[in-house]
Amino acid sequence: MKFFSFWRSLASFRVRIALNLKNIPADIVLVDLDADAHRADDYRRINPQMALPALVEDDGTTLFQSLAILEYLDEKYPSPALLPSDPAGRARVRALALMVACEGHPLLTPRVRRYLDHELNLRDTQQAAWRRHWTVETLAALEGHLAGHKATGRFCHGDQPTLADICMVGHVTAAVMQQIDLAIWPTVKRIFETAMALPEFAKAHPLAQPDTPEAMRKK
Ligand SMILES: N[C@@H](CCC(=O)N[C@@H](CS)C(=O)NCC(=O)O)C(=O)O
Repeated sequence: MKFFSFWRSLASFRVRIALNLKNIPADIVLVDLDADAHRADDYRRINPQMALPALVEDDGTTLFQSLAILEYLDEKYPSPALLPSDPAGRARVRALALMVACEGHPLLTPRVRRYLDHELNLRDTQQAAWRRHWTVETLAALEGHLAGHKATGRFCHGDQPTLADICMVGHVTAAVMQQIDLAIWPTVKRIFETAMALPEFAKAHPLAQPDTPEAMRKK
């Protein structure tokens, strides 16, 4: 399979983690968002939404939207499971994942940033305030759901990583890159650190990718 990815893409980060956890080999095709390669015809034919990631199976089956890809991989390669076995647990994990993937992350994407910059003419400080606001809102909401909940364990739901952790670590990584202090969200911070200590998560980190700019690469 071919996996279309970009180092800084948080949605690609999610799929990289799942591929690592499930030990699924994939040929990585790097699509440079900074060079607008996702808007070029080659990639637009694969995903007309012009967003990363995408996954193309050897038979041409094309998958897009990271959560749909994660669920596809989980059904096709069931071990280790990324969703709990009970309906209520699955609903909680999906809800936590959606808080990031559908609420927080879309407001931070390049297309939104481009609009703030080019159409609304917001200054850099205003754009940074926008990013910080929506990043913090999501962190606070995650902490509210995770802290003290009986289903929260070493990870967001129990003691194994799920879709919720996969989505959460990307959001927290965005916060860290904005130098937001995580201390006021201790549960989020603890789970983030637990997850990122796993090699499958660490290897998927934006700063550890083949296309990560050399000056930013994690040593
Ligand atoms: N909900 C989508 C988000 C996809 C998305 O926005 N990806 C970003 C990178 S993380 C992207 O390619 N953005 C291109 C743009 O905003 O122009 C998913 O989870 O796959």
